[in-house]
Amino acid sequence: MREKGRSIDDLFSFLSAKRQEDVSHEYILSSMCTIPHPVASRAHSLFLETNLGDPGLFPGTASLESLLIERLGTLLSLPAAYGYATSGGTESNIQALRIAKRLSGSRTPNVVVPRSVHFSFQKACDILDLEMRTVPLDREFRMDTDRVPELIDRNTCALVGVAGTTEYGVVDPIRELSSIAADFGIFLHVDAAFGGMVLPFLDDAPPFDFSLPGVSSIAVDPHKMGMSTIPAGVLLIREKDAFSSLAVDTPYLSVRQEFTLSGTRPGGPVAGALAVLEYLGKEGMRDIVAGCMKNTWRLIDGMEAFGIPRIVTPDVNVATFAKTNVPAPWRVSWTREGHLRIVCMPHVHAGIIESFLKDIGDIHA
Ligand code: 0PR
Repeated sequence: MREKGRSIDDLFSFLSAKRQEDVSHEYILSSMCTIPHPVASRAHSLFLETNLGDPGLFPGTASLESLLIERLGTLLSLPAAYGYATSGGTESNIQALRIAKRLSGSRTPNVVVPRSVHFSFQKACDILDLEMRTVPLDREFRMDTDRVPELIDRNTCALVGVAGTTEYGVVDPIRELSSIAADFGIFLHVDAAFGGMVLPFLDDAPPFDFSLPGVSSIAVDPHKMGMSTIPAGVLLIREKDAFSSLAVDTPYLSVRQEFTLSGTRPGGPVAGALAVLEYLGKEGMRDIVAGCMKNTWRLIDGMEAFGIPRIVTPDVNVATFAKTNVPAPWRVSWTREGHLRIVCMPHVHAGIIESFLKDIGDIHA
C-alpha cells in the first residue's frame, strides 16, 4: 500500500484509464451478461452497504429479497417457492446439489447430468465429492433422455436438466426428466440460469419450470437476461425442508440459522434485480426478449445468406454457426465443438447485428 494516499483526481483518472482498457459492449457478442438496466444501477446504488447475511439489521432489504423470490417463484409457476439470492448460477448449482446430496443420505452419491452442462457442475461435484455421470446429447444438442434410466442407480441423488444451454441455447426435455425423476423418486434440478428469464416471456416455449411436478429446484440468474447488476442469481426450491437440511447455527447474528453458502451477501444486486422486474413488468420483459429473439433470427438468416449455416435452431437467444473467420474488434466465443457462438443480449441491438453482418459479408465477398 502507498504510504500517503492519492488525490481524488489522480485516483479516478487511474481508474478511468483502467476501465478504458476493457472491451466496449458495442463489440461483445460472447457474453451472457449485459449492461445493467438503468433502474437496476440506480436501485443498486441505494443499497451499497446493505448485507443480507445479517437480515435483522436490514429488514427492508431482506423484504426485497423475499419479494424477488416471490416474483420469480410466481413467474416459474410456484408462488410459494422458497429461495434466496445467490451470487449467480455457480452458487445456485452448488447449493442445489448440496441439498440433493444431503436429502439422499447416500455415502457414494452420483449425479446424472447432460454433456452440455455448464462447468459450474464440475466445481460442484468436486467440492461435494459427487460422481458426475454424463448423458450424451441428441443431434439437436439436447440431453438424450432415453439414456438417463441406465445411468441411475440407488446412489443417484440428483438429475440435472438445462433450460437454455450455455453453448447452444437449447432446452433439455425437462418434461421427460420430470417423469423420470418422479418415477425414481430423485431430486431434479433445472439450471435455468440463462433461460429462466427468457422462456417465460416467449410464446410456445418448451416446459421447464415448477409446473412440471418432478422439478425440485431451479437456478435463475437476474444478472444474465434479468439485466440486473452483477452478482445476482437466485435459487428456488419447491420444499422448505430442502433448505433446512443445510442450516447451520449463527448464534451471534440477528438470525439464529443460515442456509446460504456465502455469509455476507450484497443487497444492491437484489434491489437491482427486483427494480427491473417491477419497472418493466411482464409486458416490458416480453418486449426485450422479443427484441433479442428477433435479432437472433436476423443474425441466423444473415449468416446463412453468406453460406455459414446455423448448427442448431436455438430455443433462446444464443446462435451457433459453422466455424468461420471473425474480424477484430468483434468478441465472439467458440463452443467445445469449435462452433462460432453469439449471444444476442439486450446490448446487442439491431444496429450491432447489421454492422457485424456487414463485416462478415466483407470477408466472405
Ligand atoms: N448455468 C448456465 C446455464 C450458465 O450459462 C452459466 C454461466 C452458469 C450456470 C454459471 O453462472 P455464473 O457464471 O453466474 O456463476 N454462463 C456464462 C458462461 O459461462 C457466464 C458468463 C457470462 C461468461 C458473461 C462470460 C461472460 O462474459 O458463458
